[in-house]
Amino acid sequence: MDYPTFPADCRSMLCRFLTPEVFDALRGVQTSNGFTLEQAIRSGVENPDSSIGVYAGDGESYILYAALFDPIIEAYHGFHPSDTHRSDLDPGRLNAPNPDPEGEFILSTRIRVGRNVAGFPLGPAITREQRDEIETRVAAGLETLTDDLAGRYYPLTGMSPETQRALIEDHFLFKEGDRFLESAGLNRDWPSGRGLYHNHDKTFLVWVNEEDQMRIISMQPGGDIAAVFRRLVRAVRAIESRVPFARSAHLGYLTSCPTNLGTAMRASVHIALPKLAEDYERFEAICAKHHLQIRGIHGEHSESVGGVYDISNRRRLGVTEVEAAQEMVEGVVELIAEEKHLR
Ligand code: ADP
Ligand code: IOM
Repeated sequence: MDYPTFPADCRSMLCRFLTPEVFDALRGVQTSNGFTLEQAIRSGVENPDSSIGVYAGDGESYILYAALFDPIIEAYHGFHPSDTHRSDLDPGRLNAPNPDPEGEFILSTRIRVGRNVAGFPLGPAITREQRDEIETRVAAGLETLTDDLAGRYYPLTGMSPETQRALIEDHFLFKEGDRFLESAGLNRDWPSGRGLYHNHDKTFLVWVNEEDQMRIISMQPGGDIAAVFRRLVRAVRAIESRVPFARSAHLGYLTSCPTNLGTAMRASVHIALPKLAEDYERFEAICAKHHLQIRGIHGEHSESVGGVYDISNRRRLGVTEVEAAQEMVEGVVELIAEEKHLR
């Protein structure tokens, strides 16, 4: 492979940090799963509108390709290679009274963590057999959960297109055919090995074998962020006792995209901010001050509809789960105050 060319308006972290020197130093390097630099960068090369553009095939990718991954990790999370990641999943330390008790702004709250299974390659480097084995193990573990976490696993294979569409539209299921994941090799053998677990109320869900092998999700209507976090923590602990998670002392939970390392947690609200959005610069400045990310209402790479946005913590590595959720809470409090002031 030759050094890739990027369009002049490319803003991805890949085109920012893949210098010809870094490329020359890393080309030809392979992990023990046979994962190459070409595979790691293909998503960003084929999709210059990526925000990041790189994926890891295994934990070893983060070590062997550190000359590319480390500066991306530092630019995204503010986490220096000499820093240490810490975890704190104690809901008692989160100070999160509902920022919108009247239900005027926050439509729903969702907190998810990414997890992968210890001892397997990550999705971009996994084989079909390994992926199917993970599905079997994870689904079997999930189906032993009890009380409000009890539910059923629904494989994508055999799901009717109408059910699939409705689950996606209602924000419960991942979309199909994402071109960023496609280029990363994450859609191979689709739909085999993929599926969704959910409890009766769809307040606890697990995506199986999407960008990560598990996306563990707690969600509900309204702005009771503390309740959503408490349920998430219970679910994560229950799953961890059934399926061992891939983790590194330095980078926390290992994920296929470097934006998700560490806590692998994204705590978000769907929130109506139509007035503030008219002054988009001010909206962005408040979000930047609180390290928040703005997404549209159908997830990453989607647009807002009717002034409703998905607002979440941007940093996931070098902050604890409690700190990441706290950043979101504090930012949302300020966003609501500003919206009230403007109307
Ligand atoms: P991820 O959160 O796993 O990184 P996406 O950004 O693609 O992935 O979002 C996945 C789905 O979750 C999308 O349908 C998105 O609209 C939905 N979602 C995210 N935050 C919320 C929320 N607070 N309330 C309801 N749905 C949400
Ligand atoms: N997490 C991943 N889907 N994303 C950061 C893709 C991108 O590079 O835009």
